[in-house]
Amino acid sequence: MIGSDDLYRALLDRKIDFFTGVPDSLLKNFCAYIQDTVAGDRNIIAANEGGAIALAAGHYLASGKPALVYLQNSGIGNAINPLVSLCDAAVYSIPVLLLIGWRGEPGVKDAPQHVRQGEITPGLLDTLGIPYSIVSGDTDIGEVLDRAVSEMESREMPYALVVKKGSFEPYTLKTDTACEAVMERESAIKIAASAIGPDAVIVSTTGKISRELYEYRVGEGLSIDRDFLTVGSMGHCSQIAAGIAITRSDREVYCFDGDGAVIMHMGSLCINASLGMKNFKHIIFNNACHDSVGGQPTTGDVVDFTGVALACGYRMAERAETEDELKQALGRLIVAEGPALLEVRVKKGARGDLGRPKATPVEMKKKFMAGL
Ligand SMILES: Cc1ncc(C[n+]2csc(CCOP(=O)(O)OP(=O)(O)O)c2C)c(N)n1
Repeated sequence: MIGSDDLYRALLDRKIDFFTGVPDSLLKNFCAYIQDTVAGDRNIIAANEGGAIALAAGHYLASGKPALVYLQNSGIGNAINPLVSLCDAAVYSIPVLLLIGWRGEPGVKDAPQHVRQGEITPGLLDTLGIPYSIVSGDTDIGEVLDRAVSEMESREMPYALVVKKGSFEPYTLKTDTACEAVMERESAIKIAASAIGPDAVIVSTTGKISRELYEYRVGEGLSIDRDFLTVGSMGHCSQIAAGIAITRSDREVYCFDGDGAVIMHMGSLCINASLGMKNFKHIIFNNACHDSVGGQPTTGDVVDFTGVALACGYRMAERAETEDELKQALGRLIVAEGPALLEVRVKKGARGDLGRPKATPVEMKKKFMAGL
């Protein structure tokens, strides 16, 4: 396996000393290592993968040196626009070194939302004209980086390292990234889901929030048909919820969001507000980190989500920090006219034995639509 320190040192030897990206579970050991090792202005966790490419481009313009951008292959879609219309040789010709976690690699068991993305990852890079090397635990990282650097120098174009599962040695994040919070996220999700009336639907975000909501329903012997779990498509669950709420004004629609996901596409808050949906209720479980992929920090500890929501035009926005505050705030949220937002401050971390939905996404979609 590759040691994160070995990769880091090999990058520094090749003058790559600026890091940005969105964390990924397959890259979590390396992401944690640079989080602990690199100063905050040289390792920037971006709002989304497109933003990371643009930060890397800015760094190149200012220094003449390519940056490393880390991302899960799910994020290639977010990155495509700046890769094609900014970095491509037909435009500004800007080299960037991409470190891509290969979820859903063919032949490796993974969740349904990763399977197709895994299949098409090499083909997408081919289409983008981005040369790449596949990296596994026994790759000679120095040799691969030499190839990457020489390609980036000769072509002035991005180069990608596509990283297989289990390539990095374990490394545990030492930097304390969690916000000061007293509630467990799973308890907060139970309190919120049980307070919401049986006719309302819930659209939940990517990662552990959806898995905890699912576990709560299954644990209580309740139907999961009223929940739409946004297993992929990170950052878009509030727009799915808005699409439902604007089309079905007779149903209350709740969005269970994460701070990382909201920040990824924060512009959606403007649209939610502008649609003026009275039946739209937005709950953000803010643990100030990307808990689902390793706990790397977001800016959730400093962002005033309630202030942002009100400034965008939400009719109500509140914050809850304790279970009592949450229960009281839910009482007000439920009767409020939307668009309304509740930010719930929660701790980092989840149960190790958290389950995953047993049904396929298509089965869940059909049941959800039939229930609606
Ligand atoms: C476009 C995209 N980029 C990255 C990922 C990987 N990913 C899955 S969940 C997650 C973190 C979500 O963080 P947050 O919304 O704060 O929820 P938390 O996990 O903390 O509950 C990330 C980065 C993804 N699925 N899609």
